Amino acid sequence: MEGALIARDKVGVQDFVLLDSHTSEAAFLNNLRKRYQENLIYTYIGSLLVSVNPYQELDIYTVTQMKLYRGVNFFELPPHLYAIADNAYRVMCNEYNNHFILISGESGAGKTEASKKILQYYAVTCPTTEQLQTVRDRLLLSNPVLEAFGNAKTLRNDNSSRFGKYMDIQFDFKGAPVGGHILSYLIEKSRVVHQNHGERNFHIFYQLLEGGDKDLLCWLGLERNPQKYTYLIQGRCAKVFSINDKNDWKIVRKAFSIIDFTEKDIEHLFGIVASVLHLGNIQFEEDSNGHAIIRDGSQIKWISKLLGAHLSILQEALTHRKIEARSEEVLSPLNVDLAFYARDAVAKAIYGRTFTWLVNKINGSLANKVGFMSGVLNKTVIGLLDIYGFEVLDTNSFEQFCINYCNEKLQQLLIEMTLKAEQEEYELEGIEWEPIPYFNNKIICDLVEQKHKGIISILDEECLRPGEATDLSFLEKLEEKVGDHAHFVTRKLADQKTRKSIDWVDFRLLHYAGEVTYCAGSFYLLLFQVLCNSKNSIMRDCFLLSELDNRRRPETVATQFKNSLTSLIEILMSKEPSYIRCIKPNENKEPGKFDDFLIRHQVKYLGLMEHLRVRRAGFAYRRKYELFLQRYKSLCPATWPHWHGPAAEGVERLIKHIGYKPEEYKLGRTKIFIRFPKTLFATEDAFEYRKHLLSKVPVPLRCKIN
Ligand code: AOV
Ligand code: MG
Repeated sequence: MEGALIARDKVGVQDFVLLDSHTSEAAFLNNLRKRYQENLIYTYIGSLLVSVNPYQELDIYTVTQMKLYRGVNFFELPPHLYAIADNAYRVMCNEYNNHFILISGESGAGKTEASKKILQYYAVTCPTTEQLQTVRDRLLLSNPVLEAFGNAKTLRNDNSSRFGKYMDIQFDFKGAPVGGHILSYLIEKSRVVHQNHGERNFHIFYQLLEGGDKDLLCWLGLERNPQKYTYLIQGRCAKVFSINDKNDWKIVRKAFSIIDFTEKDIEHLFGIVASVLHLGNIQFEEDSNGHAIIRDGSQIKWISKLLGAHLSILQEALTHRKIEARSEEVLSPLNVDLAFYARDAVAKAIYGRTFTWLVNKINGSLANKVGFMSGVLNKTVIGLLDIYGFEVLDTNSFEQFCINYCNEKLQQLLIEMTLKAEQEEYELEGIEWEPIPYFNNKIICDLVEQKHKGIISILDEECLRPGEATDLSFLEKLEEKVGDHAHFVTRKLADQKTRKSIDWVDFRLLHYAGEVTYCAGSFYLLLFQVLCNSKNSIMRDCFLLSELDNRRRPETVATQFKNSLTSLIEILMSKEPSYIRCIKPNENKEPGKFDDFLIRHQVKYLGLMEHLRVRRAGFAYRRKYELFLQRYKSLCPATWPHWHGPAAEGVERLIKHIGYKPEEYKLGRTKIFIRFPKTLFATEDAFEYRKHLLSKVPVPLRCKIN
């Protein structure tokens, strides 16, 4: 007994709900630290999983471990990602409903690793057939391809996701994965042309140079040395200790063949990647009229060859812009600064659109052909959400604004679906309840997205005044319209408060996860027409001619992003949630280092204490009387095989018969609420036992009644 106590004390408790002491932050951190020091990186708060990045390979993701978690009740084994994955899967199979697993946390906290491990879990443990092997392989191999093109080394994370990803895994009625679909969100295009010190461009550039064979590089007109390319050297860290570009290249090449890319696709794709590098090396100089001309024609020749675009048109397009004069289009020469700006805008547009093409291509190969062919329609999905985490850089641009806004939205979803929904439900069901206060970040979401009054609307309005609006006029509008908002720091106040002045081109927001100063920037696109006529088929798909005819004013990127997030939230709200909250233990990517200050901050803004308080005072499980009775009626002679009265009374008889104690449950208006998971598990085991008795199938070992 004593041994058990000591052991428990050393490794802490595996569910924060079971902490003996009152729910103080210190006790919470203590427990997290104890466990982390024993390499126990997972801890529950009820059914929510808290994960602390170990920054080292742990022996807990083996096939043996996966099999251990398959089909086992949540709390019977130590906390694990696999338990969350398995629970969602089992409920999906039993109740034929859709699920999602929301993985959140700041940059470097372990979201992408978690989502990959969950996908592997399904790939290994779900039933499959020979025919479905390909689907399984494609699901798994879509990851290295998307990471090559969408991830990069940042200061915070050597493999940082620079796009948001939501992936549906589709299952047939037998629970076999039969297909998938990916939605991607706003890739950070600015990285293509600029990287901060200590950061890299997207992995694919380095993989190609390091791993591509001689013939390929020769065909693309590339040299192996990344130092030769302007777009690859700004961060001054082309080589990263933890990354093996050569090896990753091999994996990506293999993945392409499994995901069904033709040799032509691959040729065109790398033609584009190489063209971006050539574009970056184009230099401009001034002619005698002060107009930009290209200094050396060699890069543009390569681009012309690789993109199949006419050399002289390409040249003209890089040094001129089209203006409309008296309903006529005329070419106006650019000065050198504008030509550089246009060159970078083109590189970003090409890369961004190629990324979208890539996602569509992968979706084509993940489409559920098996179910379709055999007439077995896929029944249900489990969605995995892995987005870019909240980040604060030295200079935060529009892209950080979008990333952090996205994190606000997901935090809001979590609050809506847990803290708020849970407390409202108790009230609605007439369950006695002492409300638990929490910070609702809706106020920040509104500041960003509210119609007419929010930052995005203000940005849109400014974009409607081309020629007149400037960064400065945008900032003045912000001051005027949201200057007195509690989460918008006006320049005056910021100066007094922090004694750190904000530049005239900056504005500052108080996000749920911390304060961020943004630098307002602008956006601008050229060279469209040349690319529509490109002979490179990917480029043609990416720059549709029909878009040119579209005279409607296009939506701004911010509004597009806002709309795509709104539909993402709708997709998620229609499914049953599971949550994984990832915590970053230190800023140095160091194993075993538990930085109290950093972790306390995350525990605070993630709202984990509030979550724990609601969980401790609340109920782990609830079901409508009808559903509960339907499932467990065989456990009581009065309700089996039929109960003719009101379902609530049937449930009362049933639980009296199986011996629920008064502290274990509460009866609401339409639902039964069960306080502890163990009560439900005992009922579930009894149900399984009874089912086997009735069907005369041998009883499996775990289904015994205690
Ligand atoms: P993120 O997805 O949350 O950041 P990652 O999942 O990429 O973070 O994790 C960052 C790094 O931490 C990984 O490259 C691994 O080295 C390490 N790591 C994370 N989880 C584990 C684990 N379970 N076991 C071992 N190492 C791990 V970002 O995409 O930047 O928001 O935008
Ligand atoms: Mg990531």
